[in-house]
Amino acid sequence: MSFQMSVEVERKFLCNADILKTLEETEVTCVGQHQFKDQYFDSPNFDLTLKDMWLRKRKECWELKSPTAEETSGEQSKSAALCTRYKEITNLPEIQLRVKEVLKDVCEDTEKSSSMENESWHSKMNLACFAEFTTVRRSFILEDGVRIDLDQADFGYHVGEIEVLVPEEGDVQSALEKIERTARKLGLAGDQRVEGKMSVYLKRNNPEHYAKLLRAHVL
Ligand code: V4E
Repeated sequence: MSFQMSVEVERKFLCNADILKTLEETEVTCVGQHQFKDQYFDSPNFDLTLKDMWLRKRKECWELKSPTAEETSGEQSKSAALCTRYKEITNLPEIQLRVKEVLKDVCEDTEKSSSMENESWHSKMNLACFAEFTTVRRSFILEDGVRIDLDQADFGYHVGEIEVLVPEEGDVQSALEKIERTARKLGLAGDQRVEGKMSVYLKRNNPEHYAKLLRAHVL
């Protein structure tokens, strides 16, 4: 069986007043603001996140982000190195399959699921929420499928992201170029690698988990 999957290519940035002004002067076809709560899940030993796999529930929908093959391979340009690439899966049976594949190596106790009919699927797999926060997001849709999100997380961190969603088998190289062009248009510094919300959240709320991810070169 094959499922629809896309790759999110993304570059984070710290938004200042100049960048915001440039953005507001740029041709924008749609602007909106919305708020959502994210809950991230993992096993007690952090088997998913230590593999750079991010399982979350947002607005009642499950999503799984996992690394692409390209992310770990070979040389890349300086601007490409500022971008992350993650496969995004939103189909629940596919998510469950992928998660099971990772956990089966570490968890033999899958039988207990039958005795806990009413438990949610993630509890049966021994997955618990390790991070929960709300984001207020302002979105700008530019030409060429480029999207800019300005996020304000409820634990006091602001971060911007330029992103392009590439369908399966799509052109990641051209997405990287679009992001680079947009970054130049906004006047972003060429060398800043910016922390995501999760990195800042874990540093503050779960330094042990954060340290493990640093050691595994995930963050
Ligand atoms: C992939 C990832 C995580 C999952 C959350 O991803 P992120 O894009 O940061 O969150 P958000 O809310 O902007 O999701 P969107 O709405 O765009 O789908 S948490 C940590 N990672 C890994 C990671 C990394 N290693 N480096 C950077 C810069 N970002 C994320």
